[in-house]
Amino acid sequence: MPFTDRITLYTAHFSPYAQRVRIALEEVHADYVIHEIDPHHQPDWYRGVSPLGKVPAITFGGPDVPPDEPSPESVKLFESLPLLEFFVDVFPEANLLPTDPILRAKARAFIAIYESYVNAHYKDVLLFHKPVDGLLQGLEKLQAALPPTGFAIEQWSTADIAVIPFLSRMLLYLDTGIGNYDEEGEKKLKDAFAGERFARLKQYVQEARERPSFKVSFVSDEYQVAIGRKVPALQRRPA
Ligand SMILES: N[C@@H](CCC(=O)N[C@@H](CS)C(=O)NCC(=O)O)C(=O)O
Repeated sequence: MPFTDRITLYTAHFSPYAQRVRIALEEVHADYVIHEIDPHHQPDWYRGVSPLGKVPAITFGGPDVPPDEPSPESVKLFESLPLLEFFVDVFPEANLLPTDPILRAKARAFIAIYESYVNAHYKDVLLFHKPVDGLLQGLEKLQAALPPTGFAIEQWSTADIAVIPFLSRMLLYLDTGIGNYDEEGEKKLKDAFAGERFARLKQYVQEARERPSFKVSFVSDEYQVAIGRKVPALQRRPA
C-alpha cells in the first residue's frame, strides 16, 4: 500500500546533508513540501522540529498546517542517514536499497567508508584551512570501493545518495574557488583531480549527476556557486 502521510522537508539548498534527503524523496516519488531554513539564523520554532537545530529534518503525518507552525501531532525525524534508512523502510517498492543482504551490507560499507575516512577531513579542508593529505587518502579508499563501472553497488542506492551531494560540491567548489582552503592544499587537491588519480571517482560523480533526482535537488552549478558564495563558513579567511 503506498505511503501517503504528509511530509515536510526542512532544508537549506547549500547543504549536502539536506540534499541527501531531498534526493531520496525524489527517488521514492514522495509527495512532500519543502521549507527552507537558514540553519545559521534559524527561527525559535525550528527547535521543535530539530532539537539539534540542524538541517535536514522532516515532519511526517499530523494535520495540514503551515510548515512554520509544525503540529505537535506530527512525527519529527532528523539526521540525514537515518532519514535515508527511514525512506528505505517506508517506500520498499522504490528499491533504494536492494533486498539482497550482501548488497545491503556493501551499500552500508560504502557509506561507512565515506563517513569514517572522508567526511571529517573534507570539513577540515573546506572550512578550516587544514592539510589535504587525509582527505586524499580517504578519497582513494572510497574510489577503491567502487566497482569498475556503475554506481557503488552497481545499481543506484542509498550508498550513492549519501556521498554524491558531498563529492559533487567538492569538485564544483574547487573549480570555482569556494572554500577556506590552505593554499598549498588547494593546489594539491586541484592537481589530484586534474590527473588520472581520481579518474574513476570523477566518472562516478559525473554519472550520478545525471540522475533527475540529483538535478532537481542541486538545481544547477551556477545556483550552487551563487549560494555557496553567500555561506560565511565557505569563504576564504586569513589563516
Ligand atoms: N549529522 C547531520 C549533519 C547536518 C548538518 O551539519 N547540517 C548543517 C548544514 S550543512 C547545519 O544545519 N548546521 C547548523 C548548525 O550546526 O548549527 C546530518 O547528517 O543530518
